[in-house]
Amino acid sequence: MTLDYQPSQESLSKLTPVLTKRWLSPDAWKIDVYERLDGYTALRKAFKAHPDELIQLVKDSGLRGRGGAGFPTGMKWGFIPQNDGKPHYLVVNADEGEPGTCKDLPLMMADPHSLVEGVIIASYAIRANFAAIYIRGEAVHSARRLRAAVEQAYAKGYLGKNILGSGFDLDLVVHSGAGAYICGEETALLDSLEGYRGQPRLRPPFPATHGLYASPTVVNNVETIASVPYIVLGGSAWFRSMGTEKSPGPKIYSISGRVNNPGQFECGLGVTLRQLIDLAGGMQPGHELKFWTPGGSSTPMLTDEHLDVPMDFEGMAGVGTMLGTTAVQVFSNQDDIVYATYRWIAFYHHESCGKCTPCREGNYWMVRILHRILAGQGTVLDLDTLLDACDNLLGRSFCALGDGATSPVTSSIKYFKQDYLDYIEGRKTPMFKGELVGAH
Ligand code: L3W
Ligand code: SF4
Repeated sequence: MTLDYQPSQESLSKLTPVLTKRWLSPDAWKIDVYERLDGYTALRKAFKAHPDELIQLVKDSGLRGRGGAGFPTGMKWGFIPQNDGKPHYLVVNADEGEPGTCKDLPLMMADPHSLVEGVIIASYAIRANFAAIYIRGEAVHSARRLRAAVEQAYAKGYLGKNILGSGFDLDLVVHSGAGAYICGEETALLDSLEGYRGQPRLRPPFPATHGLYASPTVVNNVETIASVPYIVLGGSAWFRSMGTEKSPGPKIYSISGRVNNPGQFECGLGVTLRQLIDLAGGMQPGHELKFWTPGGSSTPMLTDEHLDVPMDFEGMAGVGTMLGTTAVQVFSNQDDIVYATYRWIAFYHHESCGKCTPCREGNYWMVRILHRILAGQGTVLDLDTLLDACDNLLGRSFCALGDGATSPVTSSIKYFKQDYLDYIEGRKTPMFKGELVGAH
């Protein structure tokens, strides 16, 4: 942070360090230090409860999925059929790949045992004896640290047979992906974990009944599972004392872009962008906010009109977007919205798994049209063609990647059509020469 910048008391009062509370403690990733800082006490407490009581506790807490969609966690756990004779699985989605998102990887670097402890409690609650953490392939450092934490947990008897004398057995595997964004989609992740090419499966059936190896499986995000030990220790009322009534609890917001102090800020759900920018040391000198994303590039871009909208599931729904991963990316009047849109669509085009036509072909054409506009060769009709392509993607794609790819295009044309017209009508110097040819 710039040394002379002091966030307001109002913004500071929004900070709720729960999941991040150990991040600045030296060596908190080592099991001895974690134990000294209350680590694994929630597990001991959890083993005194019946698994159904734990599911009820998580339901009562109101915890909602932290991966983007906000599905109620306790309800998801409650979907796992009991006495079905099948094995149950817990799979943690650590394939953090949404552009701009940076919350799960730092959590696993700084405090991996909070995730391991959450995995053990969640597995006990859903009666799973095997759990896997699927981590993004590029995140080599986080994966190494997580594997070390798992080894330490085995050595101390927190994993393996008859954990802490409870009679409960659990094996935990850390599995690295191979760098495909689509493997963050829960069913593509499961295919990848089974050794197949990662492509989404038809839902329903949902993983809760037909997941890993067609058995009942809970798939939860890292931050969701890491929240569980705190709920066990603090109780549901304490958890609900943060955030809002319908979006309770603390949330790690990652903020990047034109702010003085980018990073992670843990606040109760419902903090506003104005407060987050303040916590992040304000806008960089000479930069004025122009557009921003609340949850990575799969959520629509918003503007300075939305500075005071609560960043919880309901507040964001009110302005036509999901909350998403709370990857707040801040852009200024010195950034080019058409170029940003082009870069994001190039990303979706590259990452499209190719299974369905709307996404495979739609992104192929959108990246070309955006390139043409940036090359000064676009026409006003190109904007209609882009919106038409989005109409054919949204709701017609097989998975959320296709839907998400429409967000930057439709929102940038909605709020900043003039920026496109500046390229089309020759008021802005072209960024590229000639048409895009060949594979992108
Ligand atoms: C059982 C039902 N389970 C829903 C479960 C479902 C899933 C969860 C949410 O996409 C979004 C996506 C990205 N019985 C169920 C049921 N479930 N109905 O609930 O499901 P859903 O379909 O609402 O969302 P999703 O497919 O999980 C997540 C957006 O997040 N996103 C990107 C995130 C990227 C990352 C990352 O990089 N780590 O998280 C950002 O906005 O576009 O729309 O578990 O099985 N009847
Ligand atoms: Fe694959 Fe895109 Fe279709 Fe999803 S929407 S299944 S990523 S082609």
